[in-house]
Parts: sequence; C-alpha cells; structure tokens
Amino acid sequence: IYGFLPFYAVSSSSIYTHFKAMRVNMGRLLIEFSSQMTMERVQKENPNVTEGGRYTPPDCRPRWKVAIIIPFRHRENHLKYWLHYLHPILRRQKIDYGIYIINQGQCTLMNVYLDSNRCSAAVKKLGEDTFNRAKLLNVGYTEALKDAEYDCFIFSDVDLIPMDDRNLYHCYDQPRHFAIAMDKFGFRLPYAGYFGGVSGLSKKQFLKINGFPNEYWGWGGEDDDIYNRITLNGMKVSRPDVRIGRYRMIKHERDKHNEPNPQRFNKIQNTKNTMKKDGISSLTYRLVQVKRYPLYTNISVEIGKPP
Ligand code: UDH
Ligand code: NGS
Repeated sequence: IYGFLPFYAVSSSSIYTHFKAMRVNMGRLLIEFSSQMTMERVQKENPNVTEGGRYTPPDCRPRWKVAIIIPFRHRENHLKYWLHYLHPILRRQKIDYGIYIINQGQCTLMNVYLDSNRCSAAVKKLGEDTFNRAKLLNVGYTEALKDAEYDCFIFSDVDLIPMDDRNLYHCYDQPRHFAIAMDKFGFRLPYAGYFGGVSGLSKKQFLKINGFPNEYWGWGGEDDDIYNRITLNGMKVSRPDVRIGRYRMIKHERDKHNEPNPQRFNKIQNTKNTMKKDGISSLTYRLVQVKRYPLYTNISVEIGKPP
C-alpha cells in the first residue's frame, strides 16, 4: 500500500540514527496511537527543545521563523502524541519554530485580570462555552508575536499527524494547505476548496486577509471562510503532492460544546462582506495565563461566547 515510497518506522532507532546523521528527512513514517505516551517520555526524546517548545537549528539559518498554533481544549492525550511525533519531524526539517497551545479557558475569580499571577493560581475551571477554533487561531497569531518575530504561522489541529516528513512545515509564496490527504477521507481532498486541519500563512498573507473570522462559534465553516478570504484577496492555495500530504487523525468522538454551527452555511456565503470588519483587526480577548512548559507554551484565554 505504500507504493514506491520508502517506509521507515520513526521508532526504529538504528534507521533513525542513521538518517539523523545524514541530516535528511525520512519520507513515509509509521504513525500509530496504540502505545502508551507520557509527557516525560516525549521530554526525554527531545532534549534539544528549549523552554516553551522552541527550537532553532544549530547549523543553518532558516528562511522562516515559524509559530505553530494549536487550538485546544481538553485534548491532553492527543497533545502528547502530537508533540511526540512533531518535535522530531520539525527538527529533521530544520525548522526554526515555537509551539503555542491556545487553550479556551476561563478565569473565574473577580478582578484577577489585574494580576496574571493571581489569576494563574486561581484558574478554577476551564471554559465550557461554545468552542471557537478560528478565534483561538487569531489569538495564537497575536500572542506568538509577543514572544518572537515570527513571519510564518502554521495552524494545526491537535489530532493531525503528518505521515511523511517531506511535507515541510514552513511558509510558501501562496497560503499553504498541508493536510490534503487525511486517512478519514481516504487520503484525498474531500472537496476542492477544503482548507481544514493544517494550514499555513506568512505574516503578510495573514494580514492581507485580515486574519481569520472571530464569529464562527461551534463546529464547521470557519475553514471555508478562510479559503474564501484567500481567493477573494487574489491568492491561491498551495498544496504538497498528494503522496506527501498524508495525515493520520487520532480518532475521537464529537466534543461537548462544539456542536455544528447552524449559521455556518449562511456565513460562508457572506465572507466578501464580513472579512473586512471581522478578523484580526477586530479581535478582542482576555489573556488568562501564559505558561512555558518544556515542550510547548500554553496560553489560556477567555474569548467570550456567541451573541
Ligand atoms: N478542539 C479541541 N477541543 C474541543 C474541540 C476542538 O481541542 O473541544 C480543537 C482540536 O485541536 C481539534 C480542532 O479543534 O483537533 C478541530 O476540532 P474537531 O477535531 O472537533 O473537528 P473535527 O472536524 O471533528 O476533526 C468533528 C467531530 C467528529 C465526530 C466524529 C464522530 N465519530
Ligand atoms: C465541511 C465543513 C468544514 C469541514 C469539512 C470537513 O462541510 O468546516 O466539512 O469536516 N464546512 C461546513 O460545514 C460549511 S470533517 O469531515 O472533518 O468533520 O472542515
């Protein structure tokens, strides 16, 4: 089933060491989610990643400085696998990167916003309002830029793992769609304008479309709105070869508080009218907590609820 492509197991240490020494990518990877994964293990596997999930290759100067932004709530188990697979891949790809988990949360004490330390000690419960993926991605863009001068932003769902490390996580001359051949869609695009899962825009491309919409509450449509913004602004989507843009998704049930948004079909008809006023230019949120862990930076935010 793997055709002519070479097939190597990530966990096969001899091949891994050999290819690491040669400083090349490995091609097709074996991705599975059955083995037990712990943060301690992933930390041991990645001693060169620095605090907050940052890495800079020691032996070259990459063209892009990449912030990887993950929208998040209650997916701790998926995150362990994502970090386990992605850190080594990104290192082999010689990406200069930082990992930002944007957690839709809530700070429940009164007046704690004045003092972020008090707030961090007091985060009592995570937000249970309707999930808003695209707004969290806008927050990720904004917060990552407070950390470093990123010029490339890759937006990834926490449950999507690339199956081929020649799918390079940097930016391109047009907005990039990386997750073009997911297992759940039979390793092909579900429709021509699909832009979901994993995508990447340079800072310039992101600003050209006024970032992402903030007004898609619940599941669906926000990725189609982003696709509309790209084409309406005269850009095209760039994609890898279908043999390389393959992904495994960690199987899961529908999350609570992320029900399909009944307004999504109407909204995607209106991108042309809404994109100028709804986007990075109109983004508001309340920062609850920023925590730098060894493998990622966790940013908890309150983003409000649907009107
Ligand atoms: N996400 C969270 N927590 C949530 C909801 C979404 O972290 O509660 C993030 C996460 O990064 C996820 C992404 O948002 O990968 C996209 O959300 P999703 O995984 O719910 O979207 P997807 O289209 O699944 O993959 C929709 C429900 C499928 C139900 C299938 C039942 N068999
Ligand atoms: C489309 C959704 C997209 C979604 C895609 C794949 O129908 O947001 O399906 O969904 N658009 C609308 O609902 C308007 S999936 O099979 O991954 O659940 O990304």
